[in-house]
Amino acid sequence: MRDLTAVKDALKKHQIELPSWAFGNSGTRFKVFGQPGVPRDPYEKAGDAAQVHKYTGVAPTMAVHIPWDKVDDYAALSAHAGANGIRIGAVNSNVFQDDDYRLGSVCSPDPKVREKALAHLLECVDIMDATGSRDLKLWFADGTNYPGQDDIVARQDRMAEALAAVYARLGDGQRMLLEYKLFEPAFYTTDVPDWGTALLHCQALGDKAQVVVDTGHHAPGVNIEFIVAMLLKAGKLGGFDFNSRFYADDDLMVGAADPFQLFRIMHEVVKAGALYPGQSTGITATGAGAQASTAGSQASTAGAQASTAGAQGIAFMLDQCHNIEPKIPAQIRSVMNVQEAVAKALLVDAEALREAQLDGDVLGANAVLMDAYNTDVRPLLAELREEMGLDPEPVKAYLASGYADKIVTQRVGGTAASWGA
Ligand code: RM4
Ligand code: MN
Repeated sequence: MRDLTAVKDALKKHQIELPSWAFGNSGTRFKVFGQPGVPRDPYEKAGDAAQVHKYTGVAPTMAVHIPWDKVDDYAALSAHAGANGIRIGAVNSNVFQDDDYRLGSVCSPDPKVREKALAHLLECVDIMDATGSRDLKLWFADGTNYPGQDDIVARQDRMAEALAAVYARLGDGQRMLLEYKLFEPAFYTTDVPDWGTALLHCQALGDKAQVVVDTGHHAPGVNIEFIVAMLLKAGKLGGFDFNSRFYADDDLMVGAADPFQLFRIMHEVVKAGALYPGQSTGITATGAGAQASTAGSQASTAGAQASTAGAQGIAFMLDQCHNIEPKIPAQIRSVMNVQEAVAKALLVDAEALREAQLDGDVLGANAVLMDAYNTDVRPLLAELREEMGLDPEPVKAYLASGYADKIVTQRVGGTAASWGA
């Protein structure tokens, strides 16, 4: 029997951040299918994000993307988010949509372009000051398309120079999260293609520089939980951009393509005590509760790592695009998918797993993990929501609320927000 109260307590503390861009129209390079009722500005996006929080109770922040979410008064945007019951989360920079960035942004061979890109990154830190955001998320489309096009090492030096300038500008309690991506839009080299490159840059910078793992940014078959474990061990995992992919960077709903992978990732996070600041790793069987907390505070090696990672706080963000499905319920579904993976990870019998591992019991150890994964946690999550004063069925409750009809009627005229607007 599991200590379900501890599991539910942990689930209540685990928060998921929503991307503002998920509420706008998006598509592929072939077509953007517009949807009625889509927000026309960041204020309306915050209104929609607040709906996701209203029905899930665990998504109290919305990341913004600059310049897509540019406003005259960021303090006013923050206040508006606050009035809707949420906060502004990470500030995402955008140095990939300007003609000047044809050869890259901070890695461009042209010093004027590098200067312009850096100015934008610094502006994003100004915005963080106004919104009270902790994290600056940096993703660079920089790279080259053809061998010989530019010098790989020189580009790394340019990257390091820009990152150092941004790092120096960070205030107390602010961090920069560096995101890597294998390829696209560059097709030969990408300047931050993998976790090794991101980690090297972050290590050279210091504690406020952390790596962000976007689950869609790897080659097929890459063992993402291994990367997560290594970054946690190094105290360098700053956050996730969750989404799923079948082929490339599909940005589908997290947990849609491979819920087992999501579980395996969250198992590493739970094991490291990094689910939320102060998470104890001692969730085990009832009856062994006292024992459990001792184990948790005494800190096995895993526990010790944990507190380091936990204290810094990992940003669990979604980075998705809902091209054909309605956006608000898709975000609600995504939050629920993450919660299901987290619940299953919390159900892993850590002691039984450790024993089986130390005994060399291959099948036994695997069975401990699979037992947790194969548990239907939906009743537990329904119970959790009722305890939180929420409807046990968030998507159904949202659909019944009439909000979707309301925004379709109200949001007439203007330009619907979309990827790039
Ligand atoms: C990029 C990257 C960034 C996100 C943009 C929209 O591929 O994943 O995190 O901000 O897309
Ligand atoms: Mn991302």
